[in-house]
Amino acid sequence: EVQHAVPMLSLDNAFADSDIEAFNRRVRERLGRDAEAEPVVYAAEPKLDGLAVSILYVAGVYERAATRGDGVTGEDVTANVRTIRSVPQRLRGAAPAVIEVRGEVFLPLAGFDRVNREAAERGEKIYVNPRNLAAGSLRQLDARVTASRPLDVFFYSIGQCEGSAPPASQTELLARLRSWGLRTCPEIARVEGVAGCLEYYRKIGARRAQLPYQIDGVVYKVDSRADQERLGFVSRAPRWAIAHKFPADEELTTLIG
Ligand code: I6G
Repeated sequence: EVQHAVPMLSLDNAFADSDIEAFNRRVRERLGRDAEAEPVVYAAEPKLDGLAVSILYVAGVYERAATRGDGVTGEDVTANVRTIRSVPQRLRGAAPAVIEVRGEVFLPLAGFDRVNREAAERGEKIYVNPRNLAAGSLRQLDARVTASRPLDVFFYSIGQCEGSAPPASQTELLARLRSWGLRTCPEIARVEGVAGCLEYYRKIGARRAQLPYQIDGVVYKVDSRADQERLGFVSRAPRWAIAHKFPADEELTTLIG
Protein backbone atom coordinates (compact mmCIF):
# COMPACT_ATOMS: atom_id res chain seq x y z
CA GLU A 1 0.00 0.00 0.00
CA VAL A 2 1.05 3.58 -0.69
CA GLN A 3 -0.44 6.62 1.05
CA HIS A 4 -0.81 9.50 -1.42
CA ALA A 5 0.73 12.66 0.09
CA VAL A 6 -1.72 14.65 -2.07
CA PRO A 7 -5.01 12.77 -2.67
CA MET A 8 -5.66 11.50 -6.21
CA LEU A 9 -9.01 13.02 -7.00
CA SER A 10 -11.67 11.84 -9.37
CA LEU A 11 -13.58 13.97 -11.86
CA ASP A 12 -17.28 14.69 -11.98
CA ASN A 13 -18.91 13.25 -15.09
CA ALA A 14 -21.08 15.09 -17.59
CA PHE A 15 -23.09 13.51 -20.40
CA ALA A 16 -25.19 16.23 -22.01
CA ASP A 17 -24.17 19.58 -23.49
CA SER A 18 -26.42 21.17 -20.88
CA ASP A 19 -24.22 19.65 -18.13
CA ILE A 20 -21.23 21.50 -19.62
CA GLU A 21 -23.25 24.72 -19.89
CA ALA A 22 -24.14 24.37 -16.19
CA PHE A 23 -20.49 23.61 -15.30
CA ASN A 24 -19.28 26.69 -17.19
CA ARG A 25 -21.99 28.82 -15.56
CA ARG A 26 -20.93 27.67 -12.07
CA VAL A 27 -17.28 28.40 -12.89
CA ARG A 28 -18.13 31.89 -14.20
CA GLU A 29 -20.33 32.72 -11.23
CA ARG A 30 -17.73 31.61 -8.70
CA LEU A 31 -15.02 33.57 -10.49
CA GLY A 32 -17.35 36.58 -10.79
CA ARG A 33 -16.89 36.52 -14.53
CA ASP A 34 -20.34 37.10 -15.95
CA ALA A 35 -19.46 38.99 -19.07
CA GLU A 36 -19.75 37.09 -22.38
CA ALA A 37 -16.81 39.28 -23.36
CA GLU A 38 -14.55 37.42 -20.95
CA PRO A 39 -14.95 33.68 -21.60
CA VAL A 40 -13.20 31.20 -19.30
CA VAL A 41 -10.22 29.53 -20.95
CA TYR A 42 -10.10 25.74 -20.61
CA ALA A 43 -7.42 23.16 -21.32
CA ALA A 44 -9.14 20.26 -23.10
CA GLU A 45 -7.82 16.77 -23.69
CA PRO A 46 -9.15 13.29 -24.43
CA LYS A 47 -9.98 11.10 -21.43
CA LEU A 48 -8.06 7.89 -21.94
CA ASP A 49 -9.62 4.63 -20.90
CA GLY A 50 -6.69 3.38 -18.87
CA LEU A 51 -5.43 3.36 -15.30
CA ALA A 52 -4.43 6.40 -13.29
CA VAL A 53 -0.94 6.21 -11.75
CA SER A 54 1.19 8.54 -9.67
CA ILE A 55 4.97 8.41 -10.08
CA LEU A 56 7.37 9.91 -7.57
CA TYR A 57 10.74 11.31 -8.71
CA VAL A 58 13.28 12.33 -6.06
CA ALA A 59 16.20 14.48 -7.28
CA GLY A 60 14.94 13.66 -10.78
CA VAL A 61 15.28 9.88 -10.28
CA TYR A 62 12.38 7.39 -10.54
CA GLU A 63 11.56 6.32 -7.00
CA ARG A 64 8.04 4.86 -6.72
CA ALA A 65 4.80 4.34 -8.64
CA ALA A 66 1.31 3.80 -7.24
CA THR A 67 -2.19 3.24 -8.57
CA ARG A 68 -5.00 5.60 -7.61
CA GLY A 69 -6.76 3.06 -5.37
CA ASP A 70 -9.43 4.89 -3.39
CA GLY A 71 -7.61 8.20 -3.95
CA VAL A 72 -5.99 8.18 -0.50
CA THR A 73 -4.31 4.77 -0.52
CA GLY A 74 -3.05 3.15 -3.70
CA GLU A 75 -1.17 0.01 -4.61
CA ASP A 76 2.61 -0.02 -5.05
CA VAL A 77 3.39 -0.80 -8.73
CA THR A 78 6.98 0.51 -8.77
CA ALA A 79 8.63 -2.53 -10.37
CA ASN A 80 5.96 -2.87 -13.06
CA VAL A 81 5.67 0.79 -14.09
CA ARG A 82 9.48 0.93 -14.34
CA THR A 83 9.26 -1.42 -17.34
CA ILE A 84 7.10 0.99 -19.39
CA ARG A 85 9.39 2.34 -22.09
CA SER A 86 7.99 5.87 -22.08
CA VAL A 87 8.48 6.25 -18.29
CA PRO A 88 11.94 7.80 -17.88
CA GLN A 89 14.26 6.52 -15.13
CA ARG A 90 15.57 10.07 -14.80
CA LEU A 91 13.85 13.38 -15.59
CA ARG A 92 15.52 15.72 -18.07
CA GLY A 93 16.67 19.22 -17.14
CA ALA A 94 16.15 20.95 -13.79
CA ALA A 95 13.47 18.81 -12.12
CA PRO A 96 12.18 19.79 -8.64
CA ALA A 97 13.74 18.05 -5.59
CA VAL A 98 10.55 16.01 -5.12
CA ILE A 99 7.87 15.72 -7.78
CA GLU A 100 4.93 13.39 -8.15
CA VAL A 101 3.64 13.20 -11.72
CA ARG A 102 0.26 11.74 -12.55
CA GLY A 103 -1.23 10.32 -15.68
CA GLU A 104 -2.94 7.45 -17.38
CA VAL A 105 -1.29 4.13 -18.27
CA PHE A 106 -2.95 2.59 -21.33
CA LEU A 107 -2.48 -0.03 -23.97
CA PRO A 108 -2.51 1.35 -27.56
CA LEU A 109 -4.98 -0.56 -29.76
CA ALA A 110 -2.26 -2.03 -32.01
CA GLY A 111 -0.51 -3.46 -28.94
CA PHE A 112 -3.79 -4.83 -27.58
CA ASP A 113 -4.47 -6.67 -30.85
CA ARG A 114 -0.95 -8.09 -30.92
CA VAL A 115 -1.02 -9.32 -27.30
CA ASN A 116 -4.43 -10.92 -27.82
CA ARG A 117 -3.38 -12.55 -31.11
CA GLU A 118 -0.31 -14.06 -29.44
CA ALA A 119 -2.39 -15.21 -26.43
CA ALA A 120 -4.91 -16.86 -28.78
CA GLU A 121 -2.09 -18.65 -30.64
CA ARG A 122 -0.89 -20.09 -27.34
CA GLY A 123 -4.44 -21.08 -26.42
CA GLU A 124 -4.52 -18.63 -23.52
CA LYS A 125 -7.41 -16.43 -22.47
CA ILE A 126 -7.85 -13.22 -24.40
CA TYR A 127 -8.71 -9.85 -22.85
CA VAL A 128 -12.04 -8.13 -23.41
CA ASN A 129 -10.64 -4.62 -23.82
CA PRO A 130 -7.35 -2.66 -23.61
CA ARG A 131 -8.22 -1.28 -20.17
CA ASN A 132 -8.54 -4.78 -18.66
CA LEU A 133 -5.28 -5.81 -20.26
CA ALA A 134 -3.52 -2.66 -18.99
CA ALA A 135 -4.90 -3.27 -15.47
CA GLY A 136 -3.89 -6.95 -15.59
CA SER A 137 -0.41 -5.97 -16.80
CA LEU A 138 0.16 -3.55 -13.90
CA ARG A 139 -0.94 -6.14 -11.35
CA GLN A 140 1.52 -8.82 -12.49
CA LEU A 141 3.70 -10.26 -9.75
CA ASP A 142 6.45 -10.80 -12.32
CA ALA A 143 7.59 -7.50 -13.84
CA ARG A 144 8.96 -9.40 -16.86
CA VAL A 145 5.36 -10.09 -17.90
CA THR A 146 4.55 -6.37 -17.59
CA ALA A 147 7.65 -5.58 -19.66
CA SER A 148 6.34 -7.80 -22.48
CA ARG A 149 3.15 -5.69 -22.76
CA PRO A 150 3.45 -2.59 -24.95
CA LEU A 151 2.05 -0.17 -22.33
CA ASP A 152 2.25 3.58 -22.78
CA VAL A 153 1.47 6.58 -20.59
CA PHE A 154 0.30 10.19 -20.97
CA PHE A 155 0.86 12.55 -18.04
CA TYR A 156 -1.60 15.32 -17.12
CA SER A 157 -1.08 16.55 -13.57
CA ILE A 158 1.21 16.73 -10.56
CA GLY A 159 0.77 15.86 -6.88
CA GLN A 160 3.46 16.54 -4.30
CA CYS A 161 5.97 19.14 -5.51
CA GLU A 162 8.94 20.49 -3.51
CA GLY A 163 11.63 22.84 -4.70
CA SER A 164 9.79 24.52 -7.54
CA ALA A 165 6.82 26.87 -7.90
CA PRO A 166 3.86 25.18 -9.62
CA PRO A 167 3.16 26.38 -13.18
CA ALA A 168 0.67 29.22 -13.72
CA SER A 169 -1.69 27.19 -15.92
CA GLN A 170 -2.58 23.67 -17.00
CA THR A 171 -1.10 24.46 -20.44
CA GLU A 172 2.21 25.47 -18.82
CA LEU A 173 2.10 22.41 -16.57
CA LEU A 174 1.84 20.16 -19.63
CA ALA A 175 4.73 22.01 -21.31
CA ARG A 176 6.83 21.54 -18.16
CA LEU A 177 6.03 17.81 -18.04
CA ARG A 178 7.22 17.55 -21.65
CA SER A 179 10.42 19.49 -20.80
CA TRP A 180 11.22 16.78 -18.21
CA GLY A 181 10.84 14.11 -20.90
CA LEU A 182 7.33 12.97 -19.92
CA ARG A 183 4.80 12.23 -22.64
CA THR A 184 1.56 14.22 -22.82
CA CYS A 185 -1.40 13.61 -25.12
CA PRO A 186 -0.81 15.17 -28.57
CA GLU A 187 -4.50 16.16 -28.83
CA ILE A 188 -4.42 18.81 -26.06
CA ALA A 189 -6.02 22.16 -26.94
CA ARG A 190 -6.75 25.49 -25.26
CA VAL A 191 -10.41 26.42 -25.86
CA GLU A 192 -12.63 29.35 -24.92
CA GLY A 193 -15.94 29.09 -23.12
CA VAL A 194 -18.64 26.50 -23.50
CA ALA A 195 -18.69 26.87 -27.30
CA GLY A 196 -14.98 25.99 -27.45
CA CYS A 197 -15.48 22.96 -25.19
CA LEU A 198 -18.38 21.59 -27.22
CA GLU A 199 -16.58 22.13 -30.53
CA TYR A 200 -13.57 20.22 -29.17
CA TYR A 201 -15.85 17.39 -27.95
CA ARG A 202 -17.43 17.07 -31.43
CA LYS A 203 -14.08 17.12 -33.25
CA ILE A 204 -12.49 14.51 -30.99
CA GLY A 205 -15.70 12.43 -31.07
CA ALA A 206 -15.63 12.41 -34.88
CA ARG A 207 -12.02 11.12 -34.84
CA ARG A 208 -12.52 8.72 -31.95
CA ALA A 209 -12.46 5.55 -34.08
CA GLN A 210 -9.22 6.68 -35.81
CA LEU A 211 -7.29 7.41 -32.62
CA PRO A 212 -4.62 4.79 -31.78
CA TYR A 213 -5.98 4.38 -28.21
CA GLN A 214 -9.39 4.06 -26.55
CA ILE A 215 -10.98 7.14 -25.01
CA ASP A 216 -14.28 7.46 -23.19
CA GLY A 217 -14.73 11.22 -23.25
CA VAL A 218 -12.86 14.48 -22.96
CA VAL A 219 -11.72 16.48 -19.93
CA TYR A 220 -11.97 20.26 -19.60
CA LYS A 221 -9.91 22.04 -16.94
CA VAL A 222 -9.98 25.74 -16.09
CA ASP A 223 -6.56 26.66 -17.50
CA SER A 224 -5.46 29.31 -14.97
CA ARG A 225 -4.05 27.85 -11.75
CA ALA A 226 -5.01 31.01 -9.81
CA ASP A 227 -8.61 30.44 -10.92
CA GLN A 228 -8.36 26.72 -10.04
CA GLU A 229 -7.30 27.69 -6.52
CA ARG A 230 -10.19 30.13 -6.18
CA LEU A 231 -12.63 27.41 -7.30
CA GLY A 232 -11.26 24.71 -4.99
CA PHE A 233 -12.82 21.28 -4.49
CA VAL A 234 -16.07 19.62 -3.48
CA SER A 235 -15.69 16.29 -1.65
CA ARG A 236 -13.18 14.44 -3.84
CA ALA A 237 -13.49 16.28 -7.15
CA PRO A 238 -12.13 19.64 -8.29
CA ARG A 239 -14.72 22.35 -9.07
CA TRP A 240 -12.46 23.46 -11.92
CA ALA A 241 -12.56 20.30 -14.07
CA ILE A 242 -15.13 17.91 -15.54
CA ALA A 243 -15.15 14.74 -17.69
CA HIS A 244 -17.54 14.96 -20.67
CA LYS A 245 -18.27 11.31 -21.47
CA PHE A 246 -19.14 9.82 -24.84
CA PRO A 247 -22.25 7.64 -25.01
CA ALA A 248 -21.44 3.92 -24.68
CA ASP A 249 -20.48 2.20 -27.95
CA GLU A 250 -23.37 0.36 -29.57
CA GLU A 251 -23.07 -2.44 -32.11
CA LEU A 252 -25.58 -4.59 -34.02
CA THR A 253 -25.42 -8.34 -33.68
CA THR A 254 -27.33 -11.24 -35.23
CA LEU A 255 -29.13 -13.54 -32.82
CA ILE A 256 -28.44 -17.03 -34.20
CA GLY A 257 -30.11 -19.08 -31.53
O1 I6G B 1 -9.16 10.83 -14.52
C1 I6G B 1 -8.58 11.85 -15.17
C2 I6G B 1 -8.36 11.78 -16.52
C3 I6G B 1 -7.76 12.84 -17.18
C4 I6G B 1 -8.19 12.99 -14.43
C5 I6G B 1 -7.58 14.06 -15.09
C6 I6G B 1 -7.35 13.97 -16.49
O2 I6G B 1 -6.78 15.01 -17.07
C7 I6G B 1 -6.61 14.95 -18.46
N1 I6G B 1 -7.19 15.16 -14.40
C8 I6G B 1 -7.42 15.23 -13.09
C9 I6G B 1 -7.01 16.45 -12.35
C10 I6G B 1 -8.02 14.17 -12.43
N2 I6G B 1 -8.41 13.05 -13.08
C11 I6G B 1 -8.29 14.22 -10.97
